[in-house]
Amino acid sequence: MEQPNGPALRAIGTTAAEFERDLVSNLYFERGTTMESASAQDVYQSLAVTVRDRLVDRRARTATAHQAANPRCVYYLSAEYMLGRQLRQNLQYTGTEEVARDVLKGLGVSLDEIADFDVEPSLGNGGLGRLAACLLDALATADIPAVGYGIRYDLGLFRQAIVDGAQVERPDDWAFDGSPWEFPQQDDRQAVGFYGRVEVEAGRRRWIPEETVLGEPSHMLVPGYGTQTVNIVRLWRARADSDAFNLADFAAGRSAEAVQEVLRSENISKVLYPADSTEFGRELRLKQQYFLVSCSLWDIVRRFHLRNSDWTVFADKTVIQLNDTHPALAVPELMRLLVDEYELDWDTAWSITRRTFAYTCHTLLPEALETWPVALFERLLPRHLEIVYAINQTHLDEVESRFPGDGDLRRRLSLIQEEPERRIRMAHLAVVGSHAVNGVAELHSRLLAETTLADFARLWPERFRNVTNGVSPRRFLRLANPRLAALISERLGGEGWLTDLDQLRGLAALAGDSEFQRRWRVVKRDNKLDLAAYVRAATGVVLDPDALCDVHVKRFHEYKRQLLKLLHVITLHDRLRADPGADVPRTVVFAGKAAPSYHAVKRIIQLINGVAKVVNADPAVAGRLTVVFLPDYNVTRAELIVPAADLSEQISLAGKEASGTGNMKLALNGAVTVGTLDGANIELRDRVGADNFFLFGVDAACAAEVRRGDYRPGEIAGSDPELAAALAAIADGRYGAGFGDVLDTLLGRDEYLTLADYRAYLDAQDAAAAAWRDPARWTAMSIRNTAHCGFFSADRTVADYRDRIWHADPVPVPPR
Ligand code: GPQ
Repeated sequence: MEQPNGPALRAIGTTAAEFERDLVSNLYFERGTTMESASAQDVYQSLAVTVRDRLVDRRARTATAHQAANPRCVYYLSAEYMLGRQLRQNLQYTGTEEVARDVLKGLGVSLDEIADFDVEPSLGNGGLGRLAACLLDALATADIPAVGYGIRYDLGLFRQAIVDGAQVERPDDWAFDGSPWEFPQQDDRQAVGFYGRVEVEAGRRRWIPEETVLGEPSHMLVPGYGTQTVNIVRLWRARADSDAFNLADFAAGRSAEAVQEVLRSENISKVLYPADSTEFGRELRLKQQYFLVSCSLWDIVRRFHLRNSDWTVFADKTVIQLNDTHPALAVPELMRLLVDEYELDWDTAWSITRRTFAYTCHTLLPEALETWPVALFERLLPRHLEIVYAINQTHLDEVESRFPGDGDLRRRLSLIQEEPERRIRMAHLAVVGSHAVNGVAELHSRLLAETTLADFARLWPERFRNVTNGVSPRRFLRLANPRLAALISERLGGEGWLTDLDQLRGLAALAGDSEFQRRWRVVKRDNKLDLAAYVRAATGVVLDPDALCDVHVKRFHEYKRQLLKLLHVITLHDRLRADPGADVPRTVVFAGKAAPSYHAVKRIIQLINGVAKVVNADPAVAGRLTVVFLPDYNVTRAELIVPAADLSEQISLAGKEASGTGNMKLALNGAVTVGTLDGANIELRDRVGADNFFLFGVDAACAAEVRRGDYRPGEIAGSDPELAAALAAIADGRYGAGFGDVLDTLLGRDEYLTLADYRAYLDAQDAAAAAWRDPARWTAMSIRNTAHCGFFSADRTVADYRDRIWHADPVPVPPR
């Protein structure tokens, strides 16, 4: 983008008069209407464009600064982004929120009502996608030149409705009313090949694809906070050639046949796969992955050539971070471009490739490690298969020379799994093709090197490192919790903490200050009133703002143990019927989506709703215990729930949750965690202090031990009367008939040691209730959680990546 100059461009101002002029003018020229006849949607769209214009100007200057500096750029490749709503973020990042509010008010419109038209693009499943968005936010804030590449799915993650207690998935046509934050760039389309054959031409191998699809980019702006930098996220949408529509078929009345080719192409970016941490073997998914990789690498090479001509500096100017294995095809694709298209020799190309890529692994679960059948791979990407084989050959030769005669090791390290069918191991490909491999929390990185990727860690220990996840304090404190942010700024004397989160430590001295505590509680209560209003409208359930707000919100997975929380609820219900003082008044909030094909956890959602119905209708516990399942958890819902939470449930079986980031968001907002020694919980507890964290349960080593020994869940159930009663309550049908399957998984294998941890979990909950009974004690704990969360800023995460992996320097963008 060119630096705008010359008198033709009107100045973008921040005064109320300028803002109003632009808003009215956008309404007129973009929507073809006036304030008198505008609909709320018209006003929303014009407001969005007015705010966006203020970022475009910064974006233009950013691009100019990057072009001049020719820096090392960070390219983040991710199949998922959960950006969250954009309007309020962009109002804040441009400093125009108050102006916009006043201008709209003057025009007789409320900003809060208009802001509700903003639709979040849910182009991801959960933590991995949201992490990508937080990192982009922190990259821009740190002035690091970066582009996020992804797929512009027509349908984002399904919208979850609850019908008769069960999850029902509805399509998320997020851009249905138009998406004002996007800049489609039809003229930058890029052809992507599939299938076909490999030909030898003058001694060089070349792929001749059989099918071609167009990748059409559109970008969204990613502003930094407190800086001029505006980076972009570039999302690719699949388009068919304009002559793909078969006019003859259509004219003959065969309308379905007429659009067949168009659909086949455009289906590639039609829908986000709603699988989270589970292997998902579908041809279309592999196509999506290659589509993302091919378009993005083409664009990265194009950007490189805008400023450079010599391939030997490619890796000095480019670092490509692979967000899990979904974009791991980028390794053979870059090799194909360098060797086949740009005719570099293999060794040079391989050295460039390895220096360019870095890989982040987000799981330990073996079932989440992607593999693709060789047969499918060969059909879809024949030249890439040859390249993978060639990479594997060099790799296994190295293994052989380092560990001669160790056939087992070679088999384990091979990019190809042989049994039960030949498959390509994408994590192996990513490790072999990268110079750095990181896990996302200390425990996770250690376990990766000791278990899942142990052989690689032995081969190349220097490649392995840890970068603990972080979250954006702008989104998850300033935007989500303006009341708390204002109180913090007032006490810390400014907003410096927003980009230097360690400053929150200054709050620790106030933890015992009764006046500060009082104000802290007022904020929490007001946030709970907001949540209560929403919950009432969405579900009809009435929440008490003075009850302990106990939240288990995240994707549904057996390892995250929503069921353990539910057993606690059932036991509490029992106890409270016998003794109304058995627990503190408590609201339990569940929220989260289950993969549509993950039957076992969809049953747990049903059971939660069954229990909620019984508990909420029982006059014996009215005012003591309320249970709500809030449908359609997404970034927007999180921004509502997180600020209202008192108790944060982070109760995954130790060794299963790579990091977790909800744990960070909740603690940052003053929720106290009840959690296991899993993922980043460990680092969180280290920082907030053991006294401000309710720990329970087996640790990762012990969990592995229990699993290896002869664990008998039935015996645990038999020897714990409260647990037995909870299971019996499920069995007797009071929460709905036929939950035998749920009981069978618990009493059979109990893979996630729910019963083994039940008693310890209840004890931890009793300790939490005791702390809650003493408001001064609880509030001090809450304040200390916020005060010691500075480490979990995405700014720190990005600084770690920058110093230890990317080695990319900031490029400041001069103000206008
Ligand atoms: N995560 Cl492998 C996802 O959200 N999706 C995935 O497919 C995989 C991981 C999560 C992981 O479960 C959390 O523990 C992490 O905090 C998160 O990625 C970000 O690293």
